Amino acid sequence: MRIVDARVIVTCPGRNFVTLKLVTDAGLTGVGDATLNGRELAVAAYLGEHVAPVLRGRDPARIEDTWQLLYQGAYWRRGPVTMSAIAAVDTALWDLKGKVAGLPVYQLLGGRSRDGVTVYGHAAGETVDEALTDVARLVDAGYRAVRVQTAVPGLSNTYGVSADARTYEPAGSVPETTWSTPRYLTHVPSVLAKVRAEFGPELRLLHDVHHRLTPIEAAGLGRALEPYGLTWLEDPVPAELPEGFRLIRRHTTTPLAVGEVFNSIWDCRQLITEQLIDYVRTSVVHAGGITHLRRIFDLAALYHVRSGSHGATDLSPVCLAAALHVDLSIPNFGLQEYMPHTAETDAVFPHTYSYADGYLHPSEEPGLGVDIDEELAARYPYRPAALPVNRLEDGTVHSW
Ligand code: CS2
Ligand code: MG
Repeated sequence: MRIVDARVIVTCPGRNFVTLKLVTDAGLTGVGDATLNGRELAVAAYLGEHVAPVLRGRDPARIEDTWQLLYQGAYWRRGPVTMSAIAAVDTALWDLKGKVAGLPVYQLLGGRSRDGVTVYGHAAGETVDEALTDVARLVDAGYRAVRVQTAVPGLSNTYGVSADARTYEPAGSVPETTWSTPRYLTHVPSVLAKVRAEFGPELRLLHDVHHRLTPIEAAGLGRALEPYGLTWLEDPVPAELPEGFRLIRRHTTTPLAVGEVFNSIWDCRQLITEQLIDYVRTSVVHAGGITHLRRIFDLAALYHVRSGSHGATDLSPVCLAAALHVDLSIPNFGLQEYMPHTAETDAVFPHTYSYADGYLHPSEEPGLGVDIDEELAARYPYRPAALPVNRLEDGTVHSW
């Protein structure tokens, strides 16, 4: 069998997605997500100009060799654009391998290690009461784990809060946001206290700091949240400085989850091997595909670190479908983020994964159980959209 075409499909059913579709001379196809929020065309160009020409004529069965060819063979290694492109190729090749074998991909990864993939949903609100209502919506829908975000009093807008949390799409929403760490730190513990008081000790609570604190600020927040027993505090600080997490660890037992912006095992290595985090959030689409993500999770398993893959709506249903096959099979699964896509997006990406009672279940059909409807995708042209820039109240640029 040979790859005869590598199509890069950019579509915007409400938000931009980039998908790679590989076509073989046997008529089989495989798909991979290549979406990098706000930088979609960079990945599309990398795939179209530098990867597709290399793939044509290759044996799709050679997944590892293709991965190494695109990683080592490119000279310029790592980075979100390169690794998202490699991820799309890798994911599409696993999709093809499943179809050739007549098996769902999780069966090629070692089979089931659990009955379903426990997911967490997003609850948000301008006010704590709105957030409590949103938590109740998710609990009523069967979710066992909920991320809680609210607006910060005194700030015009806050990460993770929109009119409808379910379709939170930060790209193209607002060009700039304003941030105040003091206002935030004053507010957040009372929010989690109220949620815990309302919903009791069983519900698994998470909160995303979104890279905005210093290590000592994060240490103080972690300690303040200890009475509320969070499952994880996410992205407490920008993660370029792994040593910074030693300081957080010295002061608090609140578990930490990091990694959605990571794109290779090298980004995660020190945080994992020094046990500075408890969950690693790397995703199929941004961390080199199924092949590389398995390596990251296998390293994590040696150090009691569990998976907690990113799954916001700017990762397409192709990525989510692939994530579920990995989630179902690895021994150290933790949680899978799940923000349901819109009906418009689901129509462009027909899939057979399903949600029931707090779990997602991947497809049993051969491959990943997802595809892209190219004709429908063509009806949604690319729409320029960038993520917001965040500034402090005095105008200083700050992590968004
Ligand atoms: C967030 C994301 O889901 C999360 O944990 O950090 O919403 C993130 O802001 C977006 O995926 C960025 O594109
Ligand atoms: Mg996050």
